[in-house]
Amino acid sequence: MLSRRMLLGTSMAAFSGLRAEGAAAGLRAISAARGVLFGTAAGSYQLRDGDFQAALMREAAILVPEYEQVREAIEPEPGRFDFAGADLLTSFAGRSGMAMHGHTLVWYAANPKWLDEKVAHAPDDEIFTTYITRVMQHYAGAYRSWDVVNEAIWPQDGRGDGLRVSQWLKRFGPGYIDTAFHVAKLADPKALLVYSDWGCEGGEAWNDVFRAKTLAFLEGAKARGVPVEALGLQGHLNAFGPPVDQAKLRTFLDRVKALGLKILVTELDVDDTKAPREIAARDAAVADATARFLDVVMDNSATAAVLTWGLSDRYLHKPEWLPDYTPRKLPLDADLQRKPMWNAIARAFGRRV
Ligand code: 9MR
Repeated sequence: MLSRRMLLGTSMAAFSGLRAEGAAAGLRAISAARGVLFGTAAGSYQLRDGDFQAALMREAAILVPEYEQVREAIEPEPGRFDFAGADLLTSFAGRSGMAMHGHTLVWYAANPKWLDEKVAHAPDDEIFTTYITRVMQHYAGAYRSWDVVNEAIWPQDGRGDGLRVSQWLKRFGPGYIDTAFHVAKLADPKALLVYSDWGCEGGEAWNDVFRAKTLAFLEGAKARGVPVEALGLQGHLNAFGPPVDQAKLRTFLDRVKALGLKILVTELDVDDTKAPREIAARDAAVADATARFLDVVMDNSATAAVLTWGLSDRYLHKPEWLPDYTPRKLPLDADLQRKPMWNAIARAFGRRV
């Protein structure tokens, strides 16, 4: 059971005191003043770093467990639930007046080793419905939103409906997604239920197909009365890859909004591995990619939150194949100083009237 303090922590009233902070304000206050909240993914180990904790409190209105709420973390053995890491983040958020976003309940990846075999031979859908209910009820009342189903679209698998041929689809058919959302709605009726994926941002031909299949799925879900309430655009961008196509993204988001859905950016970060060594040039390219994406996202009045996949470069891993490279893909640098990406995010919130 979660404490009363934790529950109270999610109230909007907690942000009101931050609104008057002025120019030095963090993204938390800047975003709250615009009614669109900024948040970030975090790991519970980061809470042991006092400076990092302070940065989270200054910048984030929403926290999301980066890896401690996937099924391999929560249910490492059948029926043994380990909420420890995600509970630490949830308590911290509650004490600090932040909201929580859950990540994620039904995904083809990051599952415990024992699960796939069990899914293949499951007598019924309790293998995921009981899990959704158990986890959401553990946090009920303390979570503002949840990624209920993650990355279920993958047109490259060749199905007409564009759905990924995952272990869930193979055993239960395409209806598993509808079931997951219905069960989630019953488990925590107040949480905003999100479908999150990563193929809708880009401008390439495969992104056109991805967007078409995503819209078809969302239209069908709405027509069937499925409680999908928001689309999560993960927002894993590339500073030196194919850019976001602003016109295509704008049209797509208008159609998502027309379905009555909210829009969340759920995992924004900018890959800079192909960028030049020079830090100023890399930071500028990361900021440009961020602005190009967020400017369109923020122009849509259905946008409700922007979450980055980590707050600072401090704890990013260096890729093994690039030993001399230090990633700079998040809003704060390793010293927790604001980078041009931070400015791009703050400016994007400023577009909101
Ligand atoms: O960054 C995440 C990493 O810490 C996890 O170990 C991994 C598996 O849980 O997933 C990474 O994040 C993914 C997210 O959960 C879903 N969308 C794609 C992300 C990878 O960039």
